[in-house]
Amino acid sequence: MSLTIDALASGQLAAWFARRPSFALMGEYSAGKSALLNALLGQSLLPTRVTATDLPAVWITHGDTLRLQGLTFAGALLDLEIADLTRDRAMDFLCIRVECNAALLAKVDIIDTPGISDPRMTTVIVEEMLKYVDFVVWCSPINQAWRQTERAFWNRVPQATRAPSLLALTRADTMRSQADVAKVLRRCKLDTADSFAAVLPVSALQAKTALPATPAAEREALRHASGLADLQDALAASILVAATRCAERRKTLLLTAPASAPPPAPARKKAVKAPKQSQSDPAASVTRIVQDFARRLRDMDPAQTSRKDLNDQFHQVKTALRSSARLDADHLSVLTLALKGPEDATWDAARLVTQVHDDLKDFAAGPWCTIGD
Ligand SMILES: Nc1nc2c(ncn2[C@@H]2O[C@H](COP(=O)(O)OP(=O)(O)O)[C@@H](O)[C@H]2O)c(=O)[nH]1
Ligand SMILES: [Mg+2]
Repeated sequence: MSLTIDALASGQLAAWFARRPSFALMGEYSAGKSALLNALLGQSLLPTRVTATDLPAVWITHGDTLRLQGLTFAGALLDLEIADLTRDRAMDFLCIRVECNAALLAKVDIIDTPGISDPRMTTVIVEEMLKYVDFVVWCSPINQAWRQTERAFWNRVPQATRAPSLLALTRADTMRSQADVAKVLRRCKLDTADSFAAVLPVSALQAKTALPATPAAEREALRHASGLADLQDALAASILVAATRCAERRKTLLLTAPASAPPPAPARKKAVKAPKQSQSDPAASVTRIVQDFARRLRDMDPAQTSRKDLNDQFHQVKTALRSSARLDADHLSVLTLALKGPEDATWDAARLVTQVHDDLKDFAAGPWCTIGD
């Protein structure tokens, strides 16, 4: 495979990153990254294996139905089937994009990566993906935790990425006793010297034994005993940091967008009115609010739209969303931030209309919205 990454391919990765918060699972080959990913998603999405890694980066994002695409090093995006993941063909790609449905994906995109010192020299891919993540869940097997190669790699990661990152000490079930787990945990906390937001032991194997058929109480007990519950709590805090950063970078992109940015769908001039129902009915569905807002944005003529007009629109949709009982509080705060509206005089109305329309589509697609009532 060619390891030269074309600007077109990097541009595609940057575009995905611009729209969603994201984190990557990173670490040595066979550290348990894919197994942990499956535990976090609550489904066996990616193959876990004992032999050499043969998947490139896998970028997982929310979608109602399973869809796979491969991004080549030259920047082409090709449709794939799930069987392609277990064929040699997968390594022809820089990144495989997977759309699937899992609760965690409503909040964040997840990138699974090949090992940092992999026999196939996939380090190039790992280094590239590092540019498109808000933080990392570094996986290190607890029985050989935090080796020199891992430290060397981690020292090169930018501080902003490291701060909300987590160190997962994987395969915790292989330790003889809880005292041994505690010993490694103490040593790793000292060795990593505050360069992670948290260091947590976890067993993806133990978490996996909580099958859907397992009684709820037993499943919950396993989630705690495996360390998955604590990891999920720490993740929630890091995801909020990521979501806030994502909202900020969308704004930066808008404000620095070139004047030649592609225009939105054909605009028609029309008087802009707030939907009566979404303002007066506190139980109005998020879907309807979002659809109304997107329609109004589409109907606005960017050339004729003043900043005040747009701010009025933001204000209306925020009021409508706040009064909806169906939106998760985390998402509401992130969405509110994203919809703060431009304060700078150099904003590009055409791009803003397209961007907000896309953002709302993303939010509407999340499981926190009750689509279609
Ligand atoms: N005992 C145990 N084995 C695990 C655990 N997680 C992963 N493994 C095994 O470690 C091997 C590598 O796991 P994988 O997730 O593919 O590693 P990756 O290369 O980092 O993605 C596989 O054989 C897994 O079954 C765990 O929590 N406990
Ligand atoms: Mg893997």
